[in-house]
Amino acid sequence: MSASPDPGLGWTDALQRAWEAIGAPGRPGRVGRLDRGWSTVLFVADDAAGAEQHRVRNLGMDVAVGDWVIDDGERITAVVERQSAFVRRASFEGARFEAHTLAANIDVVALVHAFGSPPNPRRLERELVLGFDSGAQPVVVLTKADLIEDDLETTTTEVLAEVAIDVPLVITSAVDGTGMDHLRDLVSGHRTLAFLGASGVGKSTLINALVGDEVQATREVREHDQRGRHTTVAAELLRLGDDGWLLDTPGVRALSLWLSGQGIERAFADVFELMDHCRFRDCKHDREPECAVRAAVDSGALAAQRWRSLERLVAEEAELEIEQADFIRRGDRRR
Ligand SMILES: Nc1nc2c(ncn2[C@@H]2O[C@H](COP(=O)(O)OP(=O)(O)O)[C@@H](O)[C@H]2O)c(=O)[nH]1
Ligand SMILES: [Mg+2]
Ligand SMILES: [Zn+2]
Repeated sequence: MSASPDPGLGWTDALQRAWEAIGAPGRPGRVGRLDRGWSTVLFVADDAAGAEQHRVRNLGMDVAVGDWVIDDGERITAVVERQSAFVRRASFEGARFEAHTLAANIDVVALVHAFGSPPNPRRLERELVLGFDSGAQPVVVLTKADLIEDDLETTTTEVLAEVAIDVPLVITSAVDGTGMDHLRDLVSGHRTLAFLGASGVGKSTLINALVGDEVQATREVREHDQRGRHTTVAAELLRLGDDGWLLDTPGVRALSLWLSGQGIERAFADVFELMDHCRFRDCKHDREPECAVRAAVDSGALAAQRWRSLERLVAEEAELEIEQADFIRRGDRRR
């Protein structure tokens, strides 16, 4: 059998089993970044000289940053089964039936929002659905705590209490260092923490503060530097000392659902719990008597908007399932 992968890169027993399941070929390395058809594959965690990493072609392989792959020196030949993945529906027309994987083999997915602008509850719900579906542990990270004003703090807290039930919260400030130890704890043991959030919420600044170096270009840098440094354009794995890995991602505007496993049930566990208490097991939560959902909406215990939001997400998923089945059928006929 070939050399075992470097545990410092996040190799786990589960990955070992997945690799053995495909015959333990080659020497697995981890995709640190992707550039238009090229993957940078890392082989050791601490590789300042870059001697143990190389760039190979992806050529038709479904590869995401964080994946463990086998290559033949020129191109990737196999991908070890992902243990987790943050997947959304491709946002561009023509590829609407394709899954777009933002990050693979992540342990913790941080849904990042700036304290100063309270998270849009509907967006956060969507992020949580995708976060739970990823198989990683979702956490909400609030940035720029140094800018907090009391009224904003209340609004933010209210949104989180309504939407992010039982989801760990990390309050951070890159300016005064609040929350840095907490984030460090989340990755210790060579785990991978992916940051997701809209552009400008402070993901790159947070990563720079954690790593203690300007590893990621931030918006400020760009404004003050005319020489072509860019804000984050592609997801990239970054080493956090000997602790673990950080994955910065470009700001993502729209998060369309991909076919979900348990994501909706977990992100809306409070509502599903209510449904268990409806009188009829097939209650549509519409006009049925003794409907626990309607009762909760009427009493204000469940925000009407949250209920509508769940209905919308369930409908969106059902529609996607139908469209996708159609798409596959049409493809079959063509063949
Ligand atoms: N006051 C304050 N500003 C921050 C903090 N984090 C980020 N910023 C500012 O927010 C802007 C966007 O940050 P950036 O890291 O580029 O956001 P990204 O698009 O999510 O990567 C920059 O002007 C940062 O200086 C923070 O903790 N406190
Ligand atoms: Mg950035
Ligand atoms: Zn009901």
